[in-house]
Amino acid sequence: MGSLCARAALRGSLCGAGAPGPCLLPRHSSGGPSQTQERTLVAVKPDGVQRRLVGDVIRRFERRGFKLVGMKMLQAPESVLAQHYQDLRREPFYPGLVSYMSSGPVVAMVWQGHNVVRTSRAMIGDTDSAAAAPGTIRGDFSIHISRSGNVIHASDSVEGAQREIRLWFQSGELVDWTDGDHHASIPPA
Ligand code: IDP
Ligand code: MG
Repeated sequence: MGSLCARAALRGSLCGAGAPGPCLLPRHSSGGPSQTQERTLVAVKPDGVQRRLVGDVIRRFERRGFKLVGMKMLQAPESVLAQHYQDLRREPFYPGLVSYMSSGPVVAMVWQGHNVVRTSRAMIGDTDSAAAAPGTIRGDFSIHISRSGNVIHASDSVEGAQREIRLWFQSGELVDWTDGDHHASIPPA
């Protein structure tokens, strides 16, 4: 049932052609309140990649009904990390954070869907692994905020997501695609 609703919510919801960058999309439903389609940046951090958790992360977002519109593996340049974590640069843990994020490749993704920013934050769980609820990604896979890593990043606001997507992806690396006949193959949640 939930997946049916998610599929219905995604149908016909696209960024404008030629404008594949970050966007907040108005969507007009038939008779109901207008909804919005958001995009957010999700990144599996080096510990998550090394622990083979990329597939599990993708599976969780797909089963929730979100649409993958961009994905790449990369060794994050320090310049990107410096901008990504600019608000944390005065924190005592900042050097360790940059070193952790540089310790191996990350898998950066852009996911699209209704309220994807807020929902993805709920799905990844609390920043502090010890406080992350079981069932969340951090709550299932991480035990320490910094020592072994907290597995995943997700943007924490719509504005932050737009900034982060611009930072990590060229506009041409994002793909607008439409659900076709194979849409029903989304597995039930
Ligand atoms: P978030 O990742 O849940 O959005 P932020 O506060 O934005 O949390 O922090 C970014 C990242 O910085 C965290 O995911 C974690 O890797 C690291 N971090 C945050 N606070 C601490 C800390 O107190 N000690 C060590 N690392 C931290
Ligand atoms: Mg954050």
